[in-house]
Amino acid sequence: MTIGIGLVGAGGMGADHARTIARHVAGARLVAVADADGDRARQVAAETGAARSGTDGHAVIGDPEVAAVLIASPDYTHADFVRACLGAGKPVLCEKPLAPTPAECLALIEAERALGRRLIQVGYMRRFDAGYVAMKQALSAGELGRALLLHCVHRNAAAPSFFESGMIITNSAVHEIDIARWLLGSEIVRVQVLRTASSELLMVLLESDAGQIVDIELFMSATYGYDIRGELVCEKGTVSLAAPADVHLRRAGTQSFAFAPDWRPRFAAAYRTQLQAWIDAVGRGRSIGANAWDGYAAAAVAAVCLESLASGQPAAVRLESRPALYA
Ligand code: ISE
Repeated sequence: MTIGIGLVGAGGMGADHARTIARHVAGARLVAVADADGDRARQVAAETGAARSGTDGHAVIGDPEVAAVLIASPDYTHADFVRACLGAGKPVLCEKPLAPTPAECLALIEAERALGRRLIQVGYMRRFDAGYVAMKQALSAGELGRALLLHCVHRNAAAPSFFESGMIITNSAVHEIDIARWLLGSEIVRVQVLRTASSELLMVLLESDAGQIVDIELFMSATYGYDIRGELVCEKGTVSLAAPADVHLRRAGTQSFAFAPDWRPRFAAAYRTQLQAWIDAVGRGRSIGANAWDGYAAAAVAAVCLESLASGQPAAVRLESRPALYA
């Protein structure tokens, strides 16, 4: 059975997802594409074999041939489209963040609870990255003992063109918040954001309910490339991501490797694996990856990070209680 996919949002990330579905994902085909820019939707549809394109995301969600929806529109539009997918009873893979605010995420959780089944997956693709998966396996194997500390570095060569105030937290830091919760298997209870002389370079400190510390360097204008690092420090050793390069060059007294310009090439394999896993899960009537609760938890921690950034003080995170649907 081939699952008909509708794509809402055909900008950089949405167009990449469309190509991945067309070229690398088994069991799915793109049938309809919407984007606020109709020409862009038309081009992506033509390139990827989708029969229909237009400017109305809701028309794509309602399209009878669309069995599952991929949302890659601007962050502030996510909640509205995800709610429409729930209304249509269609599984949805929504790019992160699920929504920029925890209140919007909670409303989606309520709607999904009312349906009684999990249809929402949030595109926290690092959960499908071979490096992070290997880190989690190394920790689960038990030989490292308990995880005590997680060091994260998150550097963009330049802030994306769509960035607005606060997105360094709600659009970038959320990846680190999600991967920290997923790797450590604990919830974040306290945060502190430290400013530097540049508003594009912040340090975020998180504390988990198991007493683990996460430090995150967020640098949105590192200029030299896209650079993501992670190291788990455990009782009996450490495990860290290896440099993501196929080759290391040694020449003229130096050793070097190339950085990806942005996240799309860096995490291309993770995006592919995520899409295939989503399609396979949809085909089996299951859900996989980050769910709506994970989307809410990341947004809730991000909101408290924004408070701490504004006040300069540490701040406590208070999550709602987790509904049984997400146990
Ligand atoms: C971007 O939107 C992403 O999702 C990337 O994965 C992240 O690393 C980057 O900082 C964000 O701006």
